[in-house]
Parts: sequence; C-alpha cells; structure tokens
Amino acid sequence: MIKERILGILLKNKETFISGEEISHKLGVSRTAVWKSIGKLRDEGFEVESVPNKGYRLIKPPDLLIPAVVKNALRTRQFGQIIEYCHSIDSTNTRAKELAQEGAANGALVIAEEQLKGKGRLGRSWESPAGLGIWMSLIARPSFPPQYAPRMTVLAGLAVKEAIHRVLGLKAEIKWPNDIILNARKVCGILTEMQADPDRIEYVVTGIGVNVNTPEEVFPEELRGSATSLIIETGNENPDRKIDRCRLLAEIISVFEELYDSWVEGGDFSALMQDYKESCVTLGRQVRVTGIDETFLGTAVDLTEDCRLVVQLPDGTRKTVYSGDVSVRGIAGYV
Ligand code: BTX
Repeated sequence: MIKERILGILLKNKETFISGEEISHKLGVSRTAVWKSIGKLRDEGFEVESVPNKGYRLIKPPDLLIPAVVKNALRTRQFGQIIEYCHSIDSTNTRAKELAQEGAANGALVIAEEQLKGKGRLGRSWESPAGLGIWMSLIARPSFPPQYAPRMTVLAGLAVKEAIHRVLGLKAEIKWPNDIILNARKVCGILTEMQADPDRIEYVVTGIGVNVNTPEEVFPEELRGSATSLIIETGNENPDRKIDRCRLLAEIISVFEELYDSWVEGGDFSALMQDYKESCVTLGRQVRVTGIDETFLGTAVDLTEDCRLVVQLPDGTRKTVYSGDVSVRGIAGYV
C-alpha cells in the first residue's frame, strides 16, 4: 500500500524534510496520491509537518504499536520481521499458537493494544488494558530439544531487563521464573508455551506483558501493592510524556535475538544463566512454594542447568522445583 511505503520513507527521514516530488518519484506514484496518503496518515494520528518548498516531515507517530514504526526501530534478522497487529484480542499467546499451527515462520510476532483474556501461568489472568502496555507473543521454531524450552523464559527475562535499562536507565530484577520486578513490584510477566514431540519442538510461543504507561489507579485494587508500571517507576506520570512503547518493544525483541543467537549459534548457555542468576531476586531469599499437592517454606539457593529452582528446607534437605507457584518474601506483596 502506498500509505505504508510513504510512512516507511518518513520514518527513515525523521529529522529532515522530504519533498512530495521526491516521494512520488521514489514510489512511482502521482503527487496527488502522496498528498492523499499523507492525509490518511494524519487521520490515523501521525503528526506530519508540511512546509512549502521543503516538503514533509514526520514529527510524531500516534501512541500505538504500529508495525512499521516498530520495524523501523528493530535491529533483527528474524524476530519481529513479520508482525500481526491487533487492536483488541483475547490473548496474543492464543493467537500466536493458532498462527504457529498454521505454519507461521520462526520469529513471527503478535502484538496487541489490549487483551480481553490475557493469560498468566497456572490458569491465572493478566491485566492488559488498552494502549498502556506491551502485550506480545513471539513464535520460535528452535532446533534445541524440548527440555530447553524454559530457557526461552530466561532469555525473555534478560531481554526485558536489559531493554528497560537501555531505554529508561532503570535497574530491574528477575523473580524466578518469569516476572520482572522494580522496587519489589511486578512490572512484567512472561508466559512460555510449547508444542512438542518427546524429542522435537514444533514451536515455542514466548508471551511478554509489560506494564508501560499504566497509571496506578488503572490497576485493579487487589494488585496495587504488588504491580507497578514503568511510568510509575520513572516518577513521571505526566500524561503528555508517555514512554515510547514502540522503541521499548523493538529493544526487547532486538536484545532477545542477540541473546538467542549467542546461545543457539554459540552453543553455550552458561554465561546467560550466570547473568540470570545475578539478576534473580529469588536466590538467597526465603520462599514459599505452593505446589499441586504440598506447600513448603525454604531458602532459594540455586538454579539448575534446566532452569529449575533449588530450595533448601529448614532441616537442610534440598528440593528442586520445576513449576508451581513460588512467592519470594518481600517481593510482589508476600510478607
Ligand atoms: P503469573 O501467573 O506469574 O502472574 C499472574 C498474576 O500476576 C495474576 O494472578 C495477578 O495476581 C498478577 N497480575 C495480573 N495482571 C498483572 C499486571 N498487568 N501486572 C502485574 N501483575 C499482574 C505472568 O503470569 C505471565 C503473564 C504473561 C502475560 C503475557 S501478555 C502477552 C502474552 N499473552 C498472554 O495471554 N499472556 C502473555
């Protein structure tokens, strides 16, 4: 479509003007067609400046996760190069699994402005209000064996933590296995789901939910003590100075691909695991583990190669926890 191609040109020339004539020449369309498409972009919320004898310049895209804007900020070969964008959806993980079943390529990404039935782990739900967060799911078709699938959660956690640091300068921590924490409250959750045979993964969907511009009062009351957003943590809740969600999203996916490649192509996960352990608030703390048939208290002491948590009980014995619900004393509302 002409409009998307013009948007691509405006995004590439963000600081400088480009004349209608040059755009029409580049795309092989009439100047009237260019002018009409600029009008459509403006109707969609793009602020485009036009100055006689100079041309057009993009001032600001709308506060939406528009694929062309995300792609312009990506530094990836595969992840995020195909994007399905939805305004409202039940769950991006559910949609990504459907697409994967239909044969979607490695790296395809589903993004939504709002989820009506955002999913957490163990049948829990994830609050995903419209236009305030990043709700996305990445499809991967890795060649590593199924027991390594939890490593995708590790990679996603490290990617979110690093992207938050690069874009906002905030130092987040990771609560094993799948939460990103700022000031002891949850700012992001990760849900990894897989379809596999015993020895081969068909696909892995890694769902990432980040509370970005969510004001305190939008969280349901029961979550206010345990949930936070990036805008709250930057101390800037001015509605005119929102965090750029496209930039953060692109950074998360770009770092994710860097880490994924360093492991899958380099073959070594130990350095990444070490980074994860250093960022992990769970280790060294008292934890309460709520499993299917037992609940116990102990101290989290280590993580295994396949990302299980090792918990030491008061009598000195150790238990390895694979999934289940682990509350960490002092984090996300557990006192
Ligand atoms: P979890 O099971 O570890 O956490 C879910 C719990 O977190 C909920 O029971 C609730 O207490 C709390 N919670 C719910 N919503 C929020 C929120 N917005 N911020 C902070 N705390 C919250 C975590 O599961 C995994 C979440 C993954 C979400 C992504 S979004 C894109 C993708 N699609 C999808 O349906 N899920 C993933």
